[in-house]
Amino acid sequence: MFITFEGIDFCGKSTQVELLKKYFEEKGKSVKIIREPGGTEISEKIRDILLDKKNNKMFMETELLLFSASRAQLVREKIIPYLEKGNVVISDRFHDSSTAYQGFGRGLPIDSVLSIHSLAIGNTIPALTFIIDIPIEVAIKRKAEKTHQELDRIEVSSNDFFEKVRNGYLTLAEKDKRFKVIDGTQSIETIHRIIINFIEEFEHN
Ligand code: Z5A
Repeated sequence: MFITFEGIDFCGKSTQVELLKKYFEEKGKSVKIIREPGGTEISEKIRDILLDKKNNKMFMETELLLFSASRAQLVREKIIPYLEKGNVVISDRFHDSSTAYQGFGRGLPIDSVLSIHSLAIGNTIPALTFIIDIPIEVAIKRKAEKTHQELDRIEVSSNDFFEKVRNGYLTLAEKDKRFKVIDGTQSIETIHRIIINFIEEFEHN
């Protein structure tokens, strides 16, 4: 099973990815965790370019193609082989991040973004995608608590940008049953329980 997590920064995806990994492992399943952008030697190098604040002259088209290049490598080098060996693969972000951030957020034409996805990922589409949805104010509050860590090139974007990204995710969710939108302002345990319920429902259908 291939599962992805999406949402704006600080929504709590990474926290839920770890809890879900434990859940599957307790059931005796082998789980592989992937983080986007990154996850292979080549993809991690692309990640460094993408998140480096010095690269403030990057055009949005370049940004989209770099995220997609990183993903194309990850899909072929890791995700497909992992799935073929019967692992559960959980990815912290995947192609929907590019639709939300570069498409809805930056304003690139959605059709062009989707056609680049089709080249980059082919048929490797997640079975389930959890969108952990939080209002921008909650993200700002959590961001302020992260004062000990430097924010990356994308994290320093405007609130208006993140609002567009959030709305982009919600628009995507209306179009496909693969998406499960969860209120990310609930407690970590409640969100985890909701995710497990969706997984169990999916496995029984
Ligand atoms: N990006 C893009 O533009 N296009 C693409 O195609 C892709 C990515 C793939 C990647 O950065 C950046 O690239 C990202 C999108 C863009 N940019 N921004 N901005 P990253 O990988 O370094 O970071 P991230 O994916 O955005 O998120 P993160 O830092 O890993 O955070 P998170 O996964 O959303 O949340 P978290 O680490 O689980 O939790 C954040 C904090 O909230 C933490 O202190 C938790 O303890 C707390 N938390 C978590 N859950 C809760 C609940 N339920 N209540 C209260 N507090 C909570």
